[in-house]
Amino acid sequence: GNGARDRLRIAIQKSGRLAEPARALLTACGLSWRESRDRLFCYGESLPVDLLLVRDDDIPGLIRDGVCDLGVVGRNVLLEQDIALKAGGGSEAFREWRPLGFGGCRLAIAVPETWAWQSQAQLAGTRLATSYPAILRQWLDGQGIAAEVVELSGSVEIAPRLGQADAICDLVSSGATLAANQLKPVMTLLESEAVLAGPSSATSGASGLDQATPRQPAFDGIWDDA
Ligand code: PRT
Ligand code: ZN
Repeated sequence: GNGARDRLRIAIQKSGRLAEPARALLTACGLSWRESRDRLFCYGESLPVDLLLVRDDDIPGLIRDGVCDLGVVGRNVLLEQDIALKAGGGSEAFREWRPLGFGGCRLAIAVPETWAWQSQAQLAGTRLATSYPAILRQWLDGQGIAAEVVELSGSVEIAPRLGQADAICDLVSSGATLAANQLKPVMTLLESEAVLAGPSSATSGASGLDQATPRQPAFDGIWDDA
Protein backbone atom coordinates (compact mmCIF):
# COMPACT_ATOMS: atom_id res chain seq x y z
CA GLY A 1 0.00 0.00 0.00
CA ASN A 2 1.06 3.59 -0.35
CA GLY A 3 0.47 4.68 3.21
CA ALA A 4 0.76 8.41 3.42
CA ARG A 5 0.68 9.09 -0.28
CA ASP A 6 -2.52 10.83 -1.31
CA ARG A 7 -2.06 10.50 -5.05
CA LEU A 8 -2.70 7.40 -7.10
CA ARG A 9 0.24 6.04 -9.08
CA ILE A 10 -0.27 3.97 -12.19
CA ALA A 11 2.63 2.25 -13.93
CA ILE A 12 2.43 1.87 -17.68
CA GLN A 13 4.86 0.78 -20.34
CA LYS A 14 7.20 3.58 -21.34
CA SER A 15 7.46 2.41 -24.93
CA GLY A 16 6.31 -0.68 -26.74
CA ARG A 17 3.05 -2.26 -27.75
CA LEU A 18 1.01 -1.30 -24.70
CA ALA A 19 2.34 2.24 -24.21
CA GLU A 20 0.04 4.12 -26.55
CA PRO A 21 -3.18 2.22 -25.88
CA ALA A 22 -2.61 2.51 -22.12
CA ARG A 23 -2.18 6.27 -22.38
CA ALA A 24 -5.17 6.52 -24.69
CA LEU A 25 -7.31 4.65 -22.17
CA LEU A 26 -6.27 6.88 -19.28
CA THR A 27 -6.71 10.01 -21.39
CA ALA A 28 -10.21 8.85 -22.31
CA CYS A 29 -10.85 8.58 -18.56
CA GLY A 30 -10.27 12.32 -18.29
CA LEU A 31 -6.71 12.21 -17.00
CA SER A 32 -4.05 14.62 -18.18
CA TRP A 33 -0.44 15.10 -17.18
CA ARG A 34 2.34 17.57 -17.04
CA GLU A 35 4.86 15.41 -18.73
CA SER A 36 7.50 14.75 -21.22
CA ARG A 37 7.07 11.39 -22.88
CA ASP A 38 10.57 10.17 -22.21
CA ARG A 39 10.48 10.96 -18.50
CA LEU A 40 9.96 8.33 -15.85
CA PHE A 41 7.23 10.24 -14.04
CA CYS A 42 4.17 12.11 -15.29
CA TYR A 43 2.45 14.40 -12.81
CA GLY A 44 -1.33 14.28 -13.09
CA GLU A 45 -2.96 17.67 -13.57
CA SER A 46 -6.68 17.02 -13.92
CA LEU A 47 -6.83 14.44 -11.12
CA PRO A 48 -4.42 13.28 -8.39
CA VAL A 49 -3.23 10.42 -10.55
CA ASP A 50 0.42 10.15 -11.59
CA LEU A 51 2.06 7.86 -14.13
CA LEU A 52 5.27 5.91 -13.94
CA LEU A 53 6.68 5.07 -17.38
CA VAL A 54 8.67 1.85 -17.09
CA ARG A 55 9.63 -1.46 -18.70
CA ASP A 56 6.63 -3.75 -18.66
CA ASP A 57 8.64 -6.40 -16.82
CA ASP A 58 9.10 -4.01 -13.89
CA ILE A 59 5.38 -3.38 -13.35
CA PRO A 60 4.51 -6.41 -11.18
CA GLY A 61 7.45 -5.68 -8.85
CA LEU A 62 6.50 -2.01 -8.55
CA ILE A 63 3.02 -3.09 -7.44
CA ARG A 64 4.44 -5.69 -5.04
CA ASP A 65 6.73 -3.09 -3.48
CA GLY A 66 3.94 -0.52 -3.17
CA VAL A 67 5.81 1.91 -5.41
CA CYS A 68 2.70 2.12 -7.55
CA ASP A 69 -0.94 1.28 -6.89
CA LEU A 70 -1.98 -0.01 -10.29
CA GLY A 71 -0.36 -1.06 -13.53
CA VAL A 72 -1.26 -1.78 -17.13
CA VAL A 73 0.62 -4.88 -18.21
CA GLY A 74 0.20 -8.00 -20.30
CA ARG A 75 -1.43 -10.94 -18.53
CA ASN A 76 1.54 -12.98 -19.80
CA VAL A 77 4.03 -10.85 -17.84
CA LEU A 78 1.87 -10.82 -14.71
CA LEU A 79 1.34 -14.57 -14.72
CA GLU A 80 4.98 -15.37 -15.45
CA GLN A 81 6.15 -13.32 -12.50
CA ASP A 82 3.39 -14.61 -10.24
CA ILE A 83 4.32 -18.23 -10.92
CA ALA A 84 8.03 -17.48 -10.48
CA LEU A 85 7.38 -15.66 -7.21
CA LYS A 86 5.35 -18.54 -5.82
CA ALA A 87 7.88 -21.11 -7.06
CA GLY A 88 10.47 -19.19 -5.04
CA GLY A 89 8.37 -19.53 -1.91
CA GLY A 90 6.77 -16.09 -2.09
CA SER A 91 3.07 -15.44 -1.65
CA GLU A 92 0.80 -13.71 -4.11
CA ALA A 93 1.72 -10.04 -4.29
CA PHE A 94 -0.19 -8.76 -7.32
CA ARG A 95 -2.99 -9.96 -9.50
CA GLU A 96 -5.15 -9.17 -12.49
CA TRP A 97 -8.07 -6.93 -11.61
CA ARG A 98 -9.64 -6.79 -15.02
CA PRO A 99 -8.88 -7.27 -18.70
CA LEU A 100 -8.60 -4.10 -20.79
CA GLY A 101 -9.44 -5.30 -24.29
CA PHE A 102 -6.23 -4.42 -26.12
CA GLY A 103 -2.81 -6.01 -26.60
CA GLY A 104 -4.40 -9.33 -27.43
CA CYS A 105 -2.09 -12.27 -28.16
CA ARG A 106 -1.57 -15.85 -27.11
CA LEU A 107 1.33 -17.72 -25.62
CA ALA A 108 1.78 -20.75 -27.84
CA ILE A 109 4.09 -23.64 -28.45
CA ALA A 110 5.32 -23.66 -32.03
CA VAL A 111 7.24 -26.40 -33.77
CA PRO A 112 9.05 -26.59 -37.14
CA GLU A 113 6.59 -26.78 -40.05
CA THR A 114 8.22 -30.05 -41.05
CA TRP A 115 7.05 -31.81 -37.88
CA ALA A 116 4.03 -34.06 -38.32
CA TRP A 117 2.17 -32.87 -35.23
CA GLN A 118 -0.03 -35.36 -33.39
CA SER A 119 0.03 -34.54 -29.69
CA GLN A 120 1.96 -32.83 -26.94
CA ALA A 121 3.54 -36.16 -26.06
CA GLN A 122 5.93 -35.40 -28.92
CA LEU A 123 7.47 -32.65 -26.83
CA ALA A 124 8.99 -35.17 -24.41
CA GLY A 125 12.77 -34.98 -24.54
CA THR A 126 12.85 -31.80 -26.61
CA ARG A 127 14.42 -28.43 -25.83
CA LEU A 128 11.93 -25.55 -25.82
CA ALA A 129 13.12 -21.94 -26.07
CA THR A 130 11.02 -19.29 -24.34
CA SER A 131 10.97 -15.97 -22.51
CA TYR A 132 8.24 -17.44 -20.28
CA PRO A 133 10.04 -20.26 -18.44
CA ALA A 134 7.74 -20.32 -15.40
CA ILE A 135 4.49 -20.57 -17.37
CA LEU A 136 6.00 -23.16 -19.70
CA ARG A 137 7.47 -25.23 -16.87
CA GLN A 138 4.16 -25.22 -15.01
CA TRP A 139 2.33 -26.33 -18.15
CA LEU A 140 4.86 -29.09 -18.93
CA ASP A 141 4.70 -30.37 -15.35
CA GLY A 142 0.91 -30.32 -15.47
CA GLN A 143 0.98 -32.40 -18.63
CA GLY A 144 3.61 -34.75 -17.25
CA ILE A 145 5.99 -33.89 -20.10
CA ALA A 146 9.73 -34.05 -19.40
CA ALA A 147 11.30 -31.40 -21.65
CA GLU A 148 14.16 -28.95 -21.31
CA VAL A 149 13.29 -25.25 -20.99
CA VAL A 150 15.83 -22.93 -22.59
CA GLU A 151 15.30 -19.38 -21.35
CA LEU A 152 15.97 -16.63 -23.88
CA SER A 153 15.23 -12.94 -23.39
CA GLY A 154 14.45 -12.26 -27.04
CA SER A 155 14.50 -13.54 -30.62
CA VAL A 156 13.03 -16.80 -29.43
CA GLU A 157 11.71 -17.60 -32.91
CA ILE A 158 15.17 -18.05 -34.37
CA ALA A 159 16.34 -20.52 -31.70
CA PRO A 160 15.38 -23.65 -33.67
CA ARG A 161 17.31 -22.46 -36.75
CA LEU A 162 20.32 -21.71 -34.56
CA GLY A 163 20.16 -25.17 -33.05
CA GLN A 164 19.55 -23.77 -29.56
CA ALA A 165 16.18 -25.49 -29.26
CA ASP A 166 13.87 -27.89 -31.09
CA ALA A 167 10.72 -25.81 -30.67
CA ILE A 168 9.59 -22.62 -28.97
CA CYS A 169 6.98 -21.17 -26.65
CA ASP A 170 6.32 -17.52 -27.55
CA LEU A 171 3.68 -14.85 -27.94
CA VAL A 172 1.77 -14.93 -31.21
CA SER A 173 -0.61 -12.37 -32.60
CA SER A 174 -0.83 -12.40 -36.41
CA GLY A 175 1.34 -15.50 -36.78
CA ALA A 176 3.58 -13.77 -39.32
CA THR A 177 6.72 -14.14 -37.20
CA LEU A 178 6.22 -17.87 -36.84
CA ALA A 179 5.56 -18.30 -40.56
CA ALA A 180 8.66 -16.27 -41.44
CA ASN A 181 10.69 -18.70 -39.34
CA GLN A 182 9.11 -21.88 -40.73
CA LEU A 183 7.34 -22.59 -37.45
CA LYS A 184 3.70 -23.50 -36.80
CA PRO A 185 1.67 -23.02 -33.61
CA VAL A 186 0.43 -26.29 -32.13
CA MET A 187 -0.69 -25.57 -28.55
CA THR A 188 -2.02 -22.46 -26.80
CA LEU A 189 -0.92 -22.15 -23.17
CA LEU A 190 -2.44 -18.76 -22.42
CA GLU A 191 -4.82 -16.28 -24.03
CA SER A 192 -3.42 -12.88 -23.12
CA GLU A 193 -4.23 -9.19 -23.35
CA ALA A 194 -3.39 -6.03 -21.44
CA VAL A 195 -4.87 -6.05 -17.94
CA LEU A 196 -5.28 -3.67 -15.06
CA ALA A 197 -3.10 -5.12 -12.31
CA GLY A 198 -3.09 -4.26 -8.64
CA PRO A 199 -2.04 -5.68 -5.30
CA SER A 200 -3.75 -8.91 -4.34
CA SER A 201 -3.99 -7.87 -0.70
CA ALA A 202 -6.25 -4.89 -1.35
CA THR A 203 -8.95 -7.10 -2.74
CA SER A 204 -9.39 -10.13 -0.49
CA GLY A 205 -12.83 -11.54 -0.82
CA ALA A 206 -14.44 -8.61 -2.57
CA SER A 207 -14.98 -7.44 -6.10
CA GLY A 208 -11.57 -5.88 -6.39
CA LEU A 209 -12.18 -2.49 -7.92
CA ASP A 210 -14.99 -1.54 -5.59
CA GLN A 211 -12.64 -2.30 -2.72
CA ALA A 212 -9.87 -0.24 -4.19
CA THR A 213 -11.71 2.88 -5.26
CA PRO A 214 -12.97 4.53 -2.04
CA ARG A 215 -9.54 6.03 -1.39
CA GLN A 216 -9.76 7.63 -4.83
CA PRO A 217 -13.29 8.85 -5.55
CA ALA A 218 -12.00 10.36 -8.77
CA PHE A 219 -11.82 6.88 -10.18
CA ASP A 220 -15.46 5.99 -9.51
CA GLY A 221 -17.11 4.71 -12.61
CA ILE A 222 -14.04 4.75 -14.80
CA TRP A 223 -13.62 1.01 -14.87
CA ASP A 224 -17.30 0.12 -15.05
CA ASP A 225 -18.18 -2.45 -17.63
CA ALA A 226 -19.23 -0.76 -20.85
O1 PRT B 1 10.63 -2.49 -23.30
P1 PRT B 1 9.65 -3.37 -22.61
O2 PRT B 1 10.28 -4.46 -21.80
O3 PRT B 1 8.64 -2.57 -21.84
O4 PRT B 1 8.80 -4.05 -23.80
P2 PRT B 1 8.80 -5.54 -24.38
O5 PRT B 1 9.65 -5.54 -25.60
O6 PRT B 1 9.07 -6.55 -23.33
O7 PRT B 1 7.27 -5.73 -24.73
P3 PRT B 1 6.42 -5.44 -26.06
O8 PRT B 1 6.18 -3.97 -26.19
O9 PRT B 1 6.99 -6.16 -27.23
O10 PRT B 1 5.08 -6.18 -25.67
C1 PRT B 1 4.32 -5.75 -24.57
C2 PRT B 1 3.13 -6.67 -24.42
O11 PRT B 1 2.34 -6.63 -25.62
C3 PRT B 1 3.44 -8.15 -24.27
O12 PRT B 1 3.85 -8.50 -22.97
C4 PRT B 1 2.10 -8.76 -24.65
O13 PRT B 1 1.22 -8.75 -23.53
C5 PRT B 1 1.56 -7.82 -25.71
N1 PRT B 1 1.65 -8.36 -27.08
C6 PRT B 1 0.61 -8.46 -27.95
C7 PRT B 1 2.74 -8.82 -27.72
C8 PRT B 1 2.33 -9.23 -28.98
N2 PRT B 1 1.01 -8.99 -29.11
C9 PRT B 1 3.30 -9.78 -29.91
N3 PRT B 1 2.95 -10.14 -31.03
N4 PRT B 1 4.02 -8.93 -27.32
C10 PRT B 1 4.93 -9.42 -28.19
N5 PRT B 1 4.62 -9.86 -29.46
C11 PRT B 1 5.77 -10.34 -30.29
C12 PRT B 1 6.06 -11.84 -30.11
O14 PRT B 1 6.92 -12.04 -29.02
C13 PRT B 1 6.73 -12.20 -31.43
O15 PRT B 1 8.08 -11.81 -31.43
O16 PRT B 1 5.51 -10.17 -31.67
C14 PRT B 1 5.98 -11.32 -32.40
C15 PRT B 1 4.82 -12.10 -32.94
O17 PRT B 1 3.91 -11.25 -33.59
P4 PRT B 1 3.12 -11.80 -34.88
O18 PRT B 1 2.12 -10.75 -35.21
O19 PRT B 1 4.15 -11.96 -35.98
O20 PRT B 1 2.47 -13.11 -34.51
ZN1 ZN C 1 9.52 -6.31 -21.44
